[in-house]
Amino acid sequence: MKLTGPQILCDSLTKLGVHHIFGYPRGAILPVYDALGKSKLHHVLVRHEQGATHMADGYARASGGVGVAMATSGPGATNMVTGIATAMLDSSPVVCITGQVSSKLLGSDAFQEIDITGITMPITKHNVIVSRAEDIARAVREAFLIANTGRPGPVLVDITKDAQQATAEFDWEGAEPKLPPKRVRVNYDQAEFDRAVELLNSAKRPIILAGRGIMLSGAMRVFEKFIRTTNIPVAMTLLGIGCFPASDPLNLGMMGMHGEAWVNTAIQEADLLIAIGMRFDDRVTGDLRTYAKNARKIHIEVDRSEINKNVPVDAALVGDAGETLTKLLPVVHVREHGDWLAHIKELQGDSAVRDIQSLPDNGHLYAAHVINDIWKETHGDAIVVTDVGQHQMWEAQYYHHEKPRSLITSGGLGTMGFALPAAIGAKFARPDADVWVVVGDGGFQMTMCELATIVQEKIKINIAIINNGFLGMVRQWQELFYDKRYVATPLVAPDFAALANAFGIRGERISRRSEVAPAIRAARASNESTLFDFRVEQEDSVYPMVAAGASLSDMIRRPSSPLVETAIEP
Ligand SMILES: Cc1cc2nc3c(=O)[nH]c(=O)nc-3n(C[C@H](O)[C@H](O)[C@H](O)COP(=O)(O)OP(=O)(O)OC[C@H]3O[C@@H](n4cnc5c(N)ncnc54)[C@H](O)[C@@H]3O)c2cc1C
Ligand SMILES: Cc1ncc(C[n+]2csc(CCOP(=O)(O)OP(=O)(O)O)c2C)c(N)n1
Ligand SMILES: [Mg+2]
Repeated sequence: MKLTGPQILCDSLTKLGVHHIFGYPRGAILPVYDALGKSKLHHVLVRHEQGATHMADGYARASGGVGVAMATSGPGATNMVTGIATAMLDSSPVVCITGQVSSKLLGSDAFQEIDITGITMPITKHNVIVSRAEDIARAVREAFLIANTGRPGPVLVDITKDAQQATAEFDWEGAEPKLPPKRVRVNYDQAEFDRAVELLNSAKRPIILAGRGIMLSGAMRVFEKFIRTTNIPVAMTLLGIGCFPASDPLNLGMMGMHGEAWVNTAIQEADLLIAIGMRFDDRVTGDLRTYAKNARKIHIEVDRSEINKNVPVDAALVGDAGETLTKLLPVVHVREHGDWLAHIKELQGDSAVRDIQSLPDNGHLYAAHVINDIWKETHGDAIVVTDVGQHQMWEAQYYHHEKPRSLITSGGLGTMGFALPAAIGAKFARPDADVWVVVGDGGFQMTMCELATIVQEKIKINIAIINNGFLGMVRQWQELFYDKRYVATPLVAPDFAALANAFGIRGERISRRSEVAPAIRAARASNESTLFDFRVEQEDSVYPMVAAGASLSDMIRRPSSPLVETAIEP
């Protein structure tokens, strides 16, 4: 049967299991919108195309499936660039569909023509221009497969207007992609495997570095079995948080620049690192010349190009994390690691930074209070979507995630403005989840227009603005490294609660610690979204901190006054 290009597109998306598309229309994609209106697909009208890409990304991260964003040619497509790069850096499977001018006009600087496949070449896993209706089904099927195969990532499909105006036979079977199967097979020889097993079975001070790849692999169960068998303590990357419950005694917490002090110390003292689905980002390693010098290293990683990229390793098991751990399980020895675990426990007691909560209420509201109260009141069961900055690090330190895919954050690109739209995407992926945005006063102002999307779509998301009156993370660097010269970091903001009201969302300003928990409780009980303007201490900093490029061993610790360090969890 002959269908129009847009009908083929909509039918293909439906067959691929798509329910929601986040997008914004105009001429070069209008035939698709016309078909969308007649399809069962739900289109979410965003307020900015960057928001569409973050929503698709949030959807993908919360669901484990593929998120879909749509935009017109020219400015619509270029507005997507930041969101595509965000997805690329965090290996998130997003498919972006853009309209393009007619193929005869390509290269003529036609109205709203831009070479979006050229622009996005380095920030997509794959991109393609489709100029014939008969090629649409195959292009879309390939896009989905590539986006979510091996190491996931964004794919862009640019469809010319004439392809949207033409008709073609819809041959779904004939459009089957001729690509390798979904799961990349393990790709190492027996000698490499044996070396890894030997290292695992002989290590005295091993530590697992758990990354996002564990969740992308869906390997949480076998990962837990592996930990139970080997008794090896686990450190998490920012993006690995959630792959193993925070409450488990073997979960030590986050590593790296703002990781726990004991984790960084344990890494520096370890004799074996087992890196699983993580890519040794510079935020994780600090100065490579001094990184884990005493440790042999095993890297379990699906993307061969990550092997020996930053950190040379002794055994590289290239393949899917779940499959590789399944192969390792029967051959690793059951271990105790008693002395090593006891030593780490001592490190925890000595250098714990769980300081602020144990301070008596001194009239100041700290971001840590707010995040800790959100954690308690949501019973650690919310999906928290964070933006980028100090609040992001405090969230990682003070919200204890028990479940996979419950922290959604932009790690690699560190995109301010990510949180609010990504949370909208997450809510569509998990409509029953308690979704919270934790965002700075700076980042919120970058994409706050998406409040209107929340209202138009009638969804419930609670928003906690950690309002410190500064581009706080930048201010912190100015405090520590530029003699407190606060250039371009003090930040004027609107009255956020009044702003929320103007959008039709309940807004509340909170500046006292005693008000935080009851307000969170009320927001959870309500059917509506609530936006909180939490007025927190302005010049608080995130500790510990490894300065950019410094050794993990050189952590800047919280000055003892006025906040005292103690290991007590209240
Ligand atoms: C302000 C700021 C501060 C930060 N501070 C810190 C910090 O203190 N500590 C920290 O950890 N991070 C920090 N980050 C985040 C950091 O920049 C990186 O984004 C993060 O460390 C990357 O974590 P990852 O390697 O687990 O995830 P990703 O970058 O997503 O990498 C995942 C890896 O898993 C692999 N993979 C994918 N699928 C599979 C599979 N099926 N099987 C096996 N492997 C697979 C991928 O190929 C990739 O190599 C910070 C970010 C910001 C913005
Ligand atoms: C789009 C973008 N621009 C600039 C930066 C650099 N940057 C990182 S954190 C930060 C400050 C964030 O301020 P705010 O949103 O108020 O959060 P806070 O650090 O105060 O919690 C800036 C400017 C970025 N990450 N993303
Ligand atoms: Mg701020």
